[in-house]
Amino acid sequence: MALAYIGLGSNLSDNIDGHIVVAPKAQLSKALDSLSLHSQISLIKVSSFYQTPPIGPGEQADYINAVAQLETQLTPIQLLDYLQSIEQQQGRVRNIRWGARTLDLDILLYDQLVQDSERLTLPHPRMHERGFVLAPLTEIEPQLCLPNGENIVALLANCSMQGIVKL
Ligand code: A4P
Ligand code: MG
Repeated sequence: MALAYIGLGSNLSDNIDGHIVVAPKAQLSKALDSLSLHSQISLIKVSSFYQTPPIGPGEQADYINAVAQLETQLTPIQLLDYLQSIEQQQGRVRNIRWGARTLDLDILLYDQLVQDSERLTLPHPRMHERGFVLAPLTEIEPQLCLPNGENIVALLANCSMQGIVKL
């Protein structure tokens, strides 16, 4: 049984081009439901939801972010396959026109595994510098360290928390 951490993100935009779409908080809740429904996944802890300013190019709406801790018998690739199937299921509703991804499910950590393959990099290569990942992660598991020994509370102290609001 492995212990894994999943980062969840969804853009804060309730309506695209007049179409009724599922709001970001509901997207995250629905994804969490799907995670807990899998027979080889046990959801252990879920952080609060956070409203976070977008990081990245272009104009984007704010995100809702959260982190989940789970136990699983799935291999890392099987877990990624399942996360991507959830993204596809839920993304289809909101990708009507622009193809912008509205649900992002990342494997942050899978035990203390270090891996860099075509489909999967572990730990997630940008998690150590992102307040929207480290804040919810610290909330549920402040003792947690990355495989290189860095503690997430120390990493969080070096991150910008500007505009990040715990809901
Ligand atoms: N992949 C490799 N490693 C992993 C991993 N550990 N977990 C591959 C999940 N996927 C992993 O990802 C592209 C490919 O990465 C996948 O096919 C998988 O094989 P994607 O989810 O399809 O695309 P993406 O998310 O747009 O790209 P990427 O590089 O994962 O982006 P990020 O780094 O996740 O950033 N701002 C705020 N405030 N909140 C956010 O949640 N998220 C992003 C996305 C940007 N800005 C944000 C947020
Ligand atoms: Mg991603």
